[in-house]
Amino acid sequence: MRRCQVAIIGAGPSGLLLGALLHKAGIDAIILERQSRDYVLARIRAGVLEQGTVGLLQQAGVGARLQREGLVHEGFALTYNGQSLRIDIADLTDGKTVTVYGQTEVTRDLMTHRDTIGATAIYEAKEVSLEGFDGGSPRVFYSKDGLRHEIACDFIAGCDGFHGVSRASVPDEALSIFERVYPFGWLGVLADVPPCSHELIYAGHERGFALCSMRSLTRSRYYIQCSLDDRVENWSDQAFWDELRRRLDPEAAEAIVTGPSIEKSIAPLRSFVAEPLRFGRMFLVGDAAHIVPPTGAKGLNLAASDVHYLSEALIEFYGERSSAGIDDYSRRALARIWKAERFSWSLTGLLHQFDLMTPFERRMQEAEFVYLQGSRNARASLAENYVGLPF
Ligand code: RFL
Ligand code: PHB
Repeated sequence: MRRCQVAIIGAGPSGLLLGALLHKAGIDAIILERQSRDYVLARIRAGVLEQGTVGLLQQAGVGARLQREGLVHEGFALTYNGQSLRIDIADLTDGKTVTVYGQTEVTRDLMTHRDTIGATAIYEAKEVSLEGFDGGSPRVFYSKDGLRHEIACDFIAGCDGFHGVSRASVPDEALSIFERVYPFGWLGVLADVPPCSHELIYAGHERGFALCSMRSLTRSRYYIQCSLDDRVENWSDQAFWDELRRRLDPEAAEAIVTGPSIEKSIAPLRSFVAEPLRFGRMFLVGDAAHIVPPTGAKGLNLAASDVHYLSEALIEFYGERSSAGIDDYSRRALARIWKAERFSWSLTGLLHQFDLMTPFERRMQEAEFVYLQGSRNARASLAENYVGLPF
């Protein structure tokens, strides 16, 4: 049997970032990941980092490449049925910005850092199960290469995403679940073509939402709203580019450079919160506890703020023998989570087409866009949320 102070389940951004921050504070953690390294790195997900997330990565000692290669953005465009409105986030938030740097790269940097510091991460750990977190001696079991292993620890950090084992190990009656499943998904395409604009474009259109994002000056990431029963196989590259162009303002549509897709996938959209985030000596962190629709670019950033609160709490526990931080983790994290849930839900509602939308609801979307056009206060509120509320 092995022993460590904190057993971290999941080597996504939450688990790896928590591991890096704890290591820096001299707290010994083991990370268990169900998938292989390559599988984790092949998932194409988030692209926009808040300043707070960038700061945490720097604090963890993994900010060097991000600093060199990340693209700092001072604004983005919102378009509605072909009319474009720039949200000047730097001007509206006293100079705050966001950084475009792919989640894949964040994960790669964190994995490399973990190798460099010689900290343990066990990939392809199968049949992970958690026991004893209600009492004083939690245990984690897993299988690897046909053998069953056991880890004894002080705490378990459930960083294992929406489909992980951590939340599933909590009895149903101990959890409150709040959920909204949206009646559409996003079809995403990654392509080695220059972006159509130097800033992101969020486009509301009567044919459905579209988003123009990027990973670098030579790699673009585009999304279009699609129906839930759609399949990637239904979309040739040509059909995707044609549909994307139809939903953009004329200038952006004209500037689209097409090329073969290097990844194409459909993601369903969901809002989800599980409360509370602490069960004795086990904590839920990141997507294991909450999901937001990607419209506000908040998922990865929320995972990072959970990690910030939990790492502070554990550092306080080991450094000062005080449990005040861990006792307050759930409350502190949830306060920020609900604000990001609200923002992501509201931006999703503004920009997507819903089946059975009434003419009144369409006018409400239009009226909100017109309000944003005419009111600096409305734009400032949007910008304040987009750059990320303070931790
Ligand atoms: P992850 O990344 O899902 O990692 C969880 C890890 O746990 C492993 N695991 C297990 N390991 C051991 N035993 C088990 N039983 C296990 N079960 C699962 C999994 O293999 C995995 O490696 O959760 P984490 O770390 O909390 O990170 C959350 C983020 O990944 C997520 O919130 C973002 O990707 C969401 N998101 C976005 N967030 C942003 O902040 N900005 C964005 O621009 C943004 N765009 C997006 C997104 C998510 C998207 N999709 C596909 C859902 C765009 C999309 C399309
Ligand atoms: C992305 O680049 O993948 C991306 C950017 C902004 C979002 C969602 C996804 O709101």
